[in-house]
Amino acid sequence: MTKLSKAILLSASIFLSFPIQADVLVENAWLRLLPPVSNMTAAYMNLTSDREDRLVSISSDIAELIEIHQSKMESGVMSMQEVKRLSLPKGKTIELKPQSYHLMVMGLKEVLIEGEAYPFTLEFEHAGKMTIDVPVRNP
Ligand SMILES: [Cu+2]
Repeated sequence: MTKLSKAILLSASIFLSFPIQADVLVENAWLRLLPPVSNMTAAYMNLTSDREDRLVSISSDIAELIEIHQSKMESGVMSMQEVKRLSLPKGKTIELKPQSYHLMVMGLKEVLIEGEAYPFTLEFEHAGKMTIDVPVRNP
């Protein structure tokens, strides 16, 4: 990435208050509000890396386990499977969104409050670890 484009990304991220660190831009992160009886939910975000990278793990104090999942429609039935490492091609925005890639947040340890944000630590193969605040939204 050139110095100029990095500066543009940085200023855009400050203006929009998106967290940025290392070489991966995280945008539009949100956590789905579900009824308190559910002990799992999903988190979504857009990831753009300025070099070839992979998301390898995610953790948060609010959950026992967070996995990368991919939802797929097969013969009219929606199913999901774990993706061990999510590839981030250079410069391409990978969208984690409903009915597609998502972070499966399992074993919730607290009741999520709409509008509150909870820290998630994302670990990338090259960019290393970054912690972002993920706000709860009621879709
Ligand atoms: Cu899932």
